[in-house]
Amino acid sequence: LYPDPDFDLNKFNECVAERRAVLDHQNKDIAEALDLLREYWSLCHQTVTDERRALAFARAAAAVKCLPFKVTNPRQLKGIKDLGDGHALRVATQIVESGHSQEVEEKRNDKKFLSFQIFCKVFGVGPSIAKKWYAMGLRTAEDVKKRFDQLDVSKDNMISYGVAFYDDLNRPLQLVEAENTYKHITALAQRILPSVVTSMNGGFRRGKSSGHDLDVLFSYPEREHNEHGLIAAVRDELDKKGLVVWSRYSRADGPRGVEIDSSPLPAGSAKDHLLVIMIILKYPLDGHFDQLERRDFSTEKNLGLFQLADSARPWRAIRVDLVGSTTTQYPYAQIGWTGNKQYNRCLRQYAKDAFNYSLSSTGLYDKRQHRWLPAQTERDVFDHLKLSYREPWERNF
Ligand code: 8DG
Ligand code: MN
Ligand code: MN
Repeated sequence: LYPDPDFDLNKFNECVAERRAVLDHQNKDIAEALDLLREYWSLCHQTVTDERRALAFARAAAAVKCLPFKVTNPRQLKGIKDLGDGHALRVATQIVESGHSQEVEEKRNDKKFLSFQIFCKVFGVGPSIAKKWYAMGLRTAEDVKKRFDQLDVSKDNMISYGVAFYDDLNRPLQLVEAENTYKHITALAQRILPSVVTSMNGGFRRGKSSGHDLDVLFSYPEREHNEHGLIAAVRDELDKKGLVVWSRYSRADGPRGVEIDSSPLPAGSAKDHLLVIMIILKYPLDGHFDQLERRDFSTEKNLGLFQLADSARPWRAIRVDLVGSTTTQYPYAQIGWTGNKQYNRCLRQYAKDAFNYSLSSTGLYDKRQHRWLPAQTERDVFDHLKLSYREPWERNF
């Protein structure tokens, strides 16, 4: 049945977190169709059932990406756990049989979906705002720009920037551009804190050649972190150079994980104003925490729009995420900020189901023993979870 004689369906079904998905997998048509349905239901959902549908299609698409052979016969799809025996399997079967699915094409061209896609491409906009705009009669990016004054969005809100820089931010960021920006930011951070360790995470670390943003992760010992607030310092340095278009900094400390902080930049120094910091991060709250454990919670990050040199124009805006982690958090932050999102979902679910562990970008918490599991490297994290190590480029679920 399978062209790959080593393929073992039981083993494939047994543990989702053991699967590997490379970017250049063998079932792009099927995965594209299932991902479109995932996107449809995650943008246009009305009910909790619709949201669950989106997650089910995400799992189904991921399963197909992990198959080590090209599906040529619908029987090869039978019995794959995450494809189920209903909707996703039916669509996948249609694609294999005819290369076409009526349902997918109808959804792809659905007017409402197309508008929702456009709206959600505005930085800061998600399905609930898209729904509001759609109900107001807006349909296109032009509508949003033209009727922006009626949209009840304040000038310093990220959405105003999302609209103003819509074209810039929807132009893919190329690997070389990301690398150059990454090097620049790293050099700047090293001047502030020579011992800092940085990595370029997100899609680029998984092997993508372009992406929607640059994700930079910083690691520093707890002591320096407390002294410097390194991410804020880096952001301020970039601002002094006039490179910050907009930014939002947030910082949380302590097991309650809630801290509201605000550090507006000097007025007039940036292209526009940046303000406001506010975030609520949720951590596992059971158990008590001694001083050492408390440290593992600290986290800071900055979402930003920065200026990138552009040969054709003075500059263009790009999305950059700066994320801080302490040395003890680093391997966990690496995994969390490498992604992809579906891979993380799967790892976290597995950690919970198999061990009653809570996995996040700050650590791995054993809820039975009330303790955090230390890790020096990403491999240690996989060892804790009794999983084979997966390279970043195998995490494209
Ligand atoms: P792209 O930018 O190339 O389009 O793809 P990506 O790099 O995979 O997407 P991303 O949206 O930049 O997200 C990268 C990873 O970062 C993703 O796996 C999830 C993680 N991530 C966020 N936001 C947050 C957050 O607020 N907290 C944590 N812990 N992780 C986050 O995107
Ligand atoms: Mn990214
Ligand atoms: Mn990002």
